[in-house]
Amino acid sequence: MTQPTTLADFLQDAGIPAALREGLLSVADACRDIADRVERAPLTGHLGALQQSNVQGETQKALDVIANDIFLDVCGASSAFAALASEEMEQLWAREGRSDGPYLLVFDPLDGSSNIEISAPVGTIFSILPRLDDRIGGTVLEAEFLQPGSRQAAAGYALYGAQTLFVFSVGSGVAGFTLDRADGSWRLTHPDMRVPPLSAEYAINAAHRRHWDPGILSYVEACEAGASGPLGRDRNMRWSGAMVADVHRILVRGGVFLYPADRRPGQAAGKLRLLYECAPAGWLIEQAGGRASDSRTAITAIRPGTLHQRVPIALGSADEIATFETYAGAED
Ligand code: P6P
Repeated sequence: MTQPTTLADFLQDAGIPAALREGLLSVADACRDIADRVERAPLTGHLGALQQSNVQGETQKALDVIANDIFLDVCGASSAFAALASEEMEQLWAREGRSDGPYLLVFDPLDGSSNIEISAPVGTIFSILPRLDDRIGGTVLEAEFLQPGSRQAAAGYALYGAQTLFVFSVGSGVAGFTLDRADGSWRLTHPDMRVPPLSAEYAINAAHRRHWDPGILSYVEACEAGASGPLGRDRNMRWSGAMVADVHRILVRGGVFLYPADRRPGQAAGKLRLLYECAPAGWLIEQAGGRASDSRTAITAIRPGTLHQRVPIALGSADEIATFETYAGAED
């Protein structure tokens, strides 16, 4: 049996700038290192939380910091990136002498890290943004990161689950690679991923039901009504606690993932962050023929106002998201 294509060979033939290829390979290297640390966490004593919070006010897990440091070490050394920004860092990070890098890297180093202690799936989400030509060589400004998702040069995720996967797009479809632990290579196993148009699955954290706006509640009740309700088909609910795992399920089996705004304090714009969760995931889903919005506007059309801006998000099978938007918009 011939060996599947490696990530390096795939990128060689992808017709993308050498710097973007180099940057993507450095992200894949960082994810391979993170996968190893996640897998060995119980053995190295890194399952628990630290006595500190991140800029989000969330208690940091030891592995959140370890994963972030791996990105700084591996991707911070890449000549592709002039600066990095992370869920775990309040401000952008730039290494001396890297201002000539043509790209910016934004990432959530360990998405869903509360799953670590129960050995449930966790992931990494990344987004690569181009620098404006007239900025290359100059000191990186935070405003350079504040680009809509449609401007991404590449985006994707690593999923640390039953397999270790690296799934990304450079703007011409979505490809998935599986880590071959025999030699540490990423092998093409999911060429040209497409979101199935029809699916019975929806993902939302139903514990927040009492805080939802009426339109969200009416959509979920329609899903729960199944074949006897307005949607005319029985549904199934899934909620993994890690966005990456839900997004991957949708790329494989279709469905919708919802994290709406709700009436809890601090949730007026939802929980998930635009720059390093919703924009990369939303763009990837669009690249695979799906749809992603904040229930009114395409996620990839929203220009961030700040690095850690939150947005409501609904992503998945295009027709199902359109149906959701009719319910969510009906509350207007
Ligand atoms: P909740 C993980 O903390 C995360 O940012 C996403 O990966 C995940 O989908 C969501 O939050 C889970 O949120 O409210 O269910 O804990």
